[in-house]
Amino acid sequence: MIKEILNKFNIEGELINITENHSGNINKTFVATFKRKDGSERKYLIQKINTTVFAEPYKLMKNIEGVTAYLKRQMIKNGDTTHQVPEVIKTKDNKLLCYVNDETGTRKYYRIYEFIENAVSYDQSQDKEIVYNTGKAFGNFQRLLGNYPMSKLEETIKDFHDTKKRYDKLMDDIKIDSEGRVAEVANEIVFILMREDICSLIMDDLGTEEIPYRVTHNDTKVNNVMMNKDTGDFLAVIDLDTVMPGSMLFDYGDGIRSTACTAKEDEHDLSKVKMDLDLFKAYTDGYLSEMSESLTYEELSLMAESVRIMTLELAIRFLNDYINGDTYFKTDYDKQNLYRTRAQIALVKDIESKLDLMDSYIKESYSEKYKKEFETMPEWLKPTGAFGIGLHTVFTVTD
Ligand code: GN1
Ligand code: MG
Repeated sequence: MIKEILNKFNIEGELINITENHSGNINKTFVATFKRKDGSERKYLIQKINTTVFAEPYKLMKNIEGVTAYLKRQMIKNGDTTHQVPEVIKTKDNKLLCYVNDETGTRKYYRIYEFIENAVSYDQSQDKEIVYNTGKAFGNFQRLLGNYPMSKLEETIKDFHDTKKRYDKLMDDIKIDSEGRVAEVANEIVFILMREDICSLIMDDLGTEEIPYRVTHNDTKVNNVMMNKDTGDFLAVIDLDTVMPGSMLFDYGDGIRSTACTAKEDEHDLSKVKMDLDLFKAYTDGYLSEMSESLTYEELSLMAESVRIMTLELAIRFLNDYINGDTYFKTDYDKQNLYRTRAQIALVKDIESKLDLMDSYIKESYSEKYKKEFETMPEWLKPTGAFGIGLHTVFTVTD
């Protein structure tokens, strides 16, 4: 089957090896190695698109084509030769996707990317430089797309980060209890119920001047940044399936959730699940080094809260999938979605105990970048030194 698919694409050489790559919770991914006539080898990433999640794969590919071409133009304009974008390989008939029918006669869609060489990605990292560069990579992505015509973007998953709609859907599915799993998760449900009020905080103002729509990535996991193996700098932001208009708070909040947590997403030992403040600071500094100039005060004031909201949202999504019989996220073992829920809930608890510190640091780090403008800042945003350690004394990064 895979050979039949590869044959439809514009790839030079002979297939010598193919392996499955298990990262990612949604699409299925393979790496194929080809040998060219001159003896050199080239690798490609083949992805089977999960059409339960992405119902309209051509729309998704159109977004990716538009955004990567634009990013490339921006990089050329800025003389940036160190960063890259994922390159889509077209089919022999010049399409961005191909499809084949599976044994049941259902149409399955595949796409191919050039493999990004000399790069590495991390599912987790405690290294502050890597974390700083992850924040910087997503900040840079957002900054470069600052003037991208948003009307060109298709909504690949409707209401993707509408936390309140996610909450309402969970409540509906609890009533249906299709798998009889609700009784087992009463504690988790109560935890979420008690936080209904924060679910609308971002969405209520999205689209206003205070929280403007921006082109956002919407899946800012640490492993969605490829790092340069030699320099440690970021090389490319990948996994652009969910690029859509959204709030920078979605990307920042989810980025910290994924990058500054001390444990795996499905950690069973909940005492290990914490928000590491040094990693949080590193990511925040990296992100703000790219984005501080264009942020509004409202966005700044919700950044710490967005970490809590995005983590709660993922707890809601994992729990909803568990209750519905694990139909959305790939699972490797029984009850994985329940363990994922519990780990996200533990992380929300820890974030709640650190919210004030996080909020102070964000403002300090931002103010540092705008030293000369203290006078014009609203009172509440002026640096208070509440973090008590002076900015950048614990962790310093040079750009
Ligand atoms: C999914 O496929 P992956 O791992 O990049 C999910 C994200 C979740 C993430 C949690 C389209 O991302 O929203 O945050 O799992 N992607 C989609 O690990 O739902
Ligand atoms: Mg993804």
